[in-house]
Amino acid sequence: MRRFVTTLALGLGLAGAAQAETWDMPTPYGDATFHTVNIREFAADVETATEGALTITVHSAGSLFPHGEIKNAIRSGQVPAGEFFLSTLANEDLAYGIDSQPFVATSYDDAKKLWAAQKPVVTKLLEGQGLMPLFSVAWPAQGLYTNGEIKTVDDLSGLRFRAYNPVLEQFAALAKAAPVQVEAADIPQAFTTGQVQAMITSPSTGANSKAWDFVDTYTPINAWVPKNIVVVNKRAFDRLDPAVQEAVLAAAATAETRGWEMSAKETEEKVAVMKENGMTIAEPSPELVEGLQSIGAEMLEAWEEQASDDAKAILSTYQN
Ligand code: PCA
Repeated sequence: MRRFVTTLALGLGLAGAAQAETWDMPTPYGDATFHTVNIREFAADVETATEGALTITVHSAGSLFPHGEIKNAIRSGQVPAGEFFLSTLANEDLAYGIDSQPFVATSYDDAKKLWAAQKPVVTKLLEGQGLMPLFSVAWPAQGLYTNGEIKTVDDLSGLRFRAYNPVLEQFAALAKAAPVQVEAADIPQAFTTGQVQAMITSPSTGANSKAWDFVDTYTPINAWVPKNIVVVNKRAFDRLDPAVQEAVLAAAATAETRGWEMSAKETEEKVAVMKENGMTIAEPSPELVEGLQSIGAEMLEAWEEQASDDAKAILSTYQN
């Protein structure tokens, strides 16, 4: 009956849809995050294009589900769509985490090329769980936040280090730091309570969490360019009228392009904000870069030993 009513309404023009749908869409990140601004625009684009037949309500800052539960909430159909940090799934399959491997892709151009190689593999993995990716957007390159300048990897030794995925946890451990998982929204509290003393993240997350309140130095090591992904439950998507499906896919393509453009603007803007607030922007020393690169090389070797053939194919496609 519901399908009939929707179809009929579409025949009369989307605006008349008696059974307009509303989708809840959780994201772990706060309202000031450019990703959140972008997905709200995505939602608005869908609503406009479908003349209200599909309304997507964005729930920011982990308010609907904690970050670690978002993927399974979409999978089980508790929510039809959501956003999360792709490499948080690296323990499920190493293919998800390749964008967070140090010094594999360190620029937007590299990151785009890596996503092109990664997308078919990620799509297939998600498909096996009844999920479908809609779009993926990179964060700015990741830099180091500390109190005082870090001149060599040895200076990281013993620091309680904020981590956001299994890859960074491994990285911190190899630097002899002590990794502690902390969500982006909880960064200020984790620093002020002494739970962590240092972190690696983008200028976006650094500035949004007012890093100057708890650290004085930002070192742009630019070691990787990780991504968020917006995923939909395939059954929920298939239930939509074809015209609405098309509108969602078109808005997703637009959001991916717009998101990468927003991301590229963030680096300069947010580094300037940190500077204005008194932080020292320290160029990484050659010794530090060398030390970090050797950790990266060790990690990539381990990755290649453990990755599936499909995951390894991402790397060879990307490198060729
Ligand atoms: N910000 C998010 C993920 C990567 C980034 O730049 C975070 O720190 O959790």
